Amino acid sequence: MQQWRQHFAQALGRGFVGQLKNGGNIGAMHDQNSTVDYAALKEKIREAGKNLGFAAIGVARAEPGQAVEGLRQWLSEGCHGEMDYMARHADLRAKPQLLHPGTLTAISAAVDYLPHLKTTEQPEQAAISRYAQGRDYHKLIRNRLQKLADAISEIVGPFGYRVFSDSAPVMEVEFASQAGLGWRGKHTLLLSKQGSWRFLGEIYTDLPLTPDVPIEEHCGSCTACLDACPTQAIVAPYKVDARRCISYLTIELSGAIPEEFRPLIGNRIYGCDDCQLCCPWNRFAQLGDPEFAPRHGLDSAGLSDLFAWTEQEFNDRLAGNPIRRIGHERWLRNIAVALGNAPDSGGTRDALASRADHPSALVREHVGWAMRQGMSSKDCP
Ligand code: B12
Ligand code: SF4
Ligand code: SF4
Repeated sequence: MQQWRQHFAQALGRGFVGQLKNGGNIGAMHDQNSTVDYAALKEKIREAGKNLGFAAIGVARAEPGQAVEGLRQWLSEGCHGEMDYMARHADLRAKPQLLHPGTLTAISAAVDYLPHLKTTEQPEQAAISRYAQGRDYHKLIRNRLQKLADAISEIVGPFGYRVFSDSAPVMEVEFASQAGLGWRGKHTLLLSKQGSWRFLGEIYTDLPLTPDVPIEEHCGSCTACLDACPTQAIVAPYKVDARRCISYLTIELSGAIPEEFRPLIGNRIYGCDDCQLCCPWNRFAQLGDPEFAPRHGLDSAGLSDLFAWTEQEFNDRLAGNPIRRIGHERWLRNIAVALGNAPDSGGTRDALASRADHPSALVREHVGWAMRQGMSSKDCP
């Protein structure tokens, strides 16, 4: 046995309970012979979840079932593009027990984030997807889930668990739909009669809670999301080819944005909301948690103003915002594309010229492309 394992086993033998850095515990286990009333416990968890600000809480067996086949097919077609972690961690995604030993149940939780109801933007304004205009959700939701786990342990005593929100290989949409939080829309996101402007998070646990019943799907014959997608990334119902998706192109992709997609990106500089904006169920969405309210005017900022931010300003102003993860270079790359798509004006040209000699070849190449767009529109009669 490796030394660390031996140490770990000895620690367990002494009743060791350790905290995981990202929320969860190792060593603690639920007594599977306990006489807990699991039906009553589930209702208490739901109630505690509502009090903590979750819009919905449900329970699924920690078995992704047939969804694993869908994931493997998607990977084998290369739809994940540069997101190597999707392929690398496929087994962990498929088998929750490999990620957190002893897991029986996934408690799925949703938090609303719709910041406002504004849908119109000017072409010289930046379009930043709604989920990214305020605080970063990853930590906030995990902290809330940790509080929910603490509330559960006050009822049942020590139990095994780990909390996640887009922070580990977990099939989040699959568990949310199994847990009855909604159905999978044709855009692949979790959708319910309260819309899709919701983040997801989970608690993997060894509590043998009774699973909730999945709800019926209500997409029917609608194809609005497939039709609205600017890059035709929803290549079939329930299938997004990430390599075509603006969210992938502006957030995940590290290198050059393929030229064929640049004009289609319009003024979207971080993520894309089009397949949700057009969805009829989002007419019923409630305004989201105030924690996600827009900061620094990110819901109405001008492209040229954002393009002028120095790296220091980018890091300072976007502290605690998910956009900071892409770094200043990709930020400039994305805004250059949007400026190339904006109506030609002195302001746009001056903004682009100010970055024409940027030290990054990636930025310079996108600025060059953007400048050529302005010139070709001027040449038009
Ligand atoms: C990778 C990823 C992406 C990738 C790939 C998206 C995708 N659809 O796979 C990119 C970068 C493009 C992306 C974009 C976005 N994402 Co994202 N993303 C993820 C992540 C990390 C994994 C998703 C995943 O497993 N994809 C793999 C594929 C295979 O899964 P799938 O598309 O769901 O496919 C399933 C089925 O559709 C079926 N299937 C696959 N192929 C086929 C083919 C046919 C014909 C059929 C019938 C079925 C089928 O099998 C699969 C397994 O069940 C999750 C977090 C998580 N850990 O789960 C967040 C997550 C899905 N994303 C989220 C969000 C908010 C977004 C964006 C809206 C962000 C934005 N505004 O820009 C966009 C929406 C784009 C879209 N329409 O999907 C939220 C969604 C919340 C919700 N309400 O569902 C999540 C859950 C993060 C979170 N914790 O809140 N994302
Ligand atoms: S996020 Fe945008 S690009 Fe991606 S699938 Fe939805 S509409 Fe298409
Ligand atoms: S736009 Fe239509 S097809 Fe797409 S997810 Fe919404 S209801 Fe379903």
